[in-house]
Amino acid sequence: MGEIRNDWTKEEVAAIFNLPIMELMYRASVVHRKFQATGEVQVCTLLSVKTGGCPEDCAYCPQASRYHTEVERHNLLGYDEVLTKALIAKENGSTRFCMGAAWRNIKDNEDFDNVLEMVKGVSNIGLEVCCTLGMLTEDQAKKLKDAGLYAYNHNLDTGEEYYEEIISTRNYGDRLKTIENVSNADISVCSGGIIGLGESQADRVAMLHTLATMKKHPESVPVNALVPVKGTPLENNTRVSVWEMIRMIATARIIMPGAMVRLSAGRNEMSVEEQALCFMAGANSIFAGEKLLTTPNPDVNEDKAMFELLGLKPREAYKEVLV
Ligand code: SAM
Ligand code: DTB
Ligand code: SF4
Repeated sequence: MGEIRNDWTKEEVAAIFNLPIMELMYRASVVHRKFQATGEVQVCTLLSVKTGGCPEDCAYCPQASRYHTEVERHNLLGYDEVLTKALIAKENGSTRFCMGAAWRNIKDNEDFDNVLEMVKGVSNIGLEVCCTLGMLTEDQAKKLKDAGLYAYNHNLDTGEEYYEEIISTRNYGDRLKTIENVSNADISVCSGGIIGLGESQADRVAMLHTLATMKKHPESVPVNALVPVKGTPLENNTRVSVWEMIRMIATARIIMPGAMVRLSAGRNEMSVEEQALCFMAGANSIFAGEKLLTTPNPDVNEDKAMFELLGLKPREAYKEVLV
């Protein structure tokens, strides 16, 4: 155990995923110590640069215009506001800054030109710049790369079979194509998913299997717990338990040993003890700052205290990832 492989079978992934939890955590911890710097955690900040009004129907998302949520819509933020937020994120210890837009896909228009300027600006202050702007073409990926984009987030969200239960306005193949375009432009791929959508354990295994059998593993794999938002079709879903998060994180760590595994949405409801178990199980990245895109996240000072308590240190920017 503990080599970088892209030929995992679904049965192998399922066998790991279904191990008794203590054994699974132990094995993930061993792999973690072999492939990752002990105690290092990447700290990323998110900013929603364009919020709400999205034409897609992702059942979990508070930003889809067809659901009536309390999210306040706004058009693309201005350059200065974004740069100010990026500087604050840097001062607070983040090394990656991720700009999200509630778009179905990138359009070749003035908004995109403005985003390219933001990418240049954020990159110039020494932060790894990441974007999540929906689907993109190979040409758009190249433009982002030329502007200094370091990473692009595009989640698979769930297993292929369950996908159509959650989103009908695009398909799994569209998702995979965008990831391929990002990768071909030499941009670091960030792709993971959400648990708590009503999917089965087999759907979770299927998603992890798809990620781990990509030609090259994503450099970062966010694991989100659904944040049920009032007004969305999934508003009444029960929150997943921390053990389910640990199972996802530990399996991702074992089958994609070189990737950064990000403990993403859901931290606001977790105790420090629960988060510590996630770090033991192989998580080595978090989103910091009081807001994710539209929902609350732990306060920066709480996270600083947690890092101190657990003896964790922030990972430096631009460190190589072996996947
Ligand atoms: N519109 C772009 C897209 O869908 O790729 C980018 C922004 S979208 C909000 C980014 C990711 O946020 C989604 O792929 C999903 O994984 C995550 N997300 C959205 N709403 C969430 C929620 N309520 N709970 C957990 N994760 C969520
Ligand atoms: C990811 O996997 N999780 C982040 C980021 N990538 C873009 C987004 C989480 C969003 C949670 C719901 C919200 O705040 O709107
Ligand atoms: Fe739009 Fe992205 Fe939300 Fe789906 S997840 S509704 S594409 S913003």
